[in-house]
Amino acid sequence: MAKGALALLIHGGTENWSPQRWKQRFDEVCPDRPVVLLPDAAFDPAAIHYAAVWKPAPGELAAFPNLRVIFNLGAGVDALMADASLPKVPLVRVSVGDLTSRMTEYVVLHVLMHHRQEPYLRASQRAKRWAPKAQWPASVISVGVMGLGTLGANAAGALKHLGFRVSGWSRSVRQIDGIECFCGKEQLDAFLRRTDILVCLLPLTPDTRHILNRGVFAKLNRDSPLQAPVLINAGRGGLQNEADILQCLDDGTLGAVSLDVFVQEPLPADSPFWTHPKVMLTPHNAADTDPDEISKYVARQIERFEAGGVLENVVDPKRGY
Ligand code: NDP
Ligand code: OXD
Repeated sequence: MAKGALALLIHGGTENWSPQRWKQRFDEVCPDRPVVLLPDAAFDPAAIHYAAVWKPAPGELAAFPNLRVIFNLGAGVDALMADASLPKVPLVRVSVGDLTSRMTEYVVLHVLMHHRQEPYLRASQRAKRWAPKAQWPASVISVGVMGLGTLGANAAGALKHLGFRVSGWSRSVRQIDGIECFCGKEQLDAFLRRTDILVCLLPLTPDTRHILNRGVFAKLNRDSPLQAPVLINAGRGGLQNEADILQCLDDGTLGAVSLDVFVQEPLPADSPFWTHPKVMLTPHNAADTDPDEISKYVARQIERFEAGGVLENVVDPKRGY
């Protein structure tokens, strides 16, 4: 009997979201399964059992009457959660070592940039100014990681390994060796009070939207060699109140920020973030999604599911992540 077809709906626009590249990879890892690249292919919607998607248009997935599983090709499912017509089948998100390592690289890179005063040193270089500033050890800096899931827990471990004091905040109780763990709204203030560098790796849900706001920044620790707290956000733009960030940078509530994500992407040319001297920005590429590893991850899950096994990393629609 023919295997159920896999539909690809990929609307990324950037190099790693090239639909043809994903099609080639999925053809390789699912050799005996029809792989249909939408929107061009002529196909029978009833033959589609699986969909692998990135930013599908709202309503697009509702066209498949026999859909069994949706695989989101990224870790964040906020765009899918916003689609009221999303079929009520299991939604699987990405949790793979390759993406996790890339995100940990980004977090470590940006924590170190602030800790080692890179913005000051680059400005000195441009001004031909030989003016070293005193350094301090990692052990006097507290990094607080919001979100202790696949990405946050791994980044926290790497920072701990470098000698930083590391704590984390999650929704439910977590225990991670060497990391001081806080959870829930009741423990948010205690977590913020001991944090010099705030790293955000939360998913965007109704509970976390705009969580990065003035009220939160004002509670961060101001008594560290950094002088003013630093924010690093690689979760989603919707987590941050952008007007608050700009005002807090200008009035000194925040000393600097690294932002990989924005409310509007691509960031408009007239955004003040582009040129703000206290902002280090990257174009939502903290952790690229690699078609090689992720197509294998999806193919493995389909095989296991068809053999009666359990799907991994299924999103809980009630929690929204
Ligand atoms: P996970 O689902 O593994 O982890 C999410 C973490 O956030 C969990 O620890 C969870 O708590 C915590 N959390 C969720 N809601 C709340 C809340 N209301 N209060 C406190 N903690 C909360 O996600 P990942 O680590 O895989 O990914 C995190 C996000 O990173 C993605 O959703 C995506 O938006 C973003 N991302 C960004 C990329 C980029 O390139 N910029 C690339 C990949 C992902 P608990 O442990 O209790 O469940
Ligand atoms: C993701 C992303 O969610 O790329 O994986 O942002």
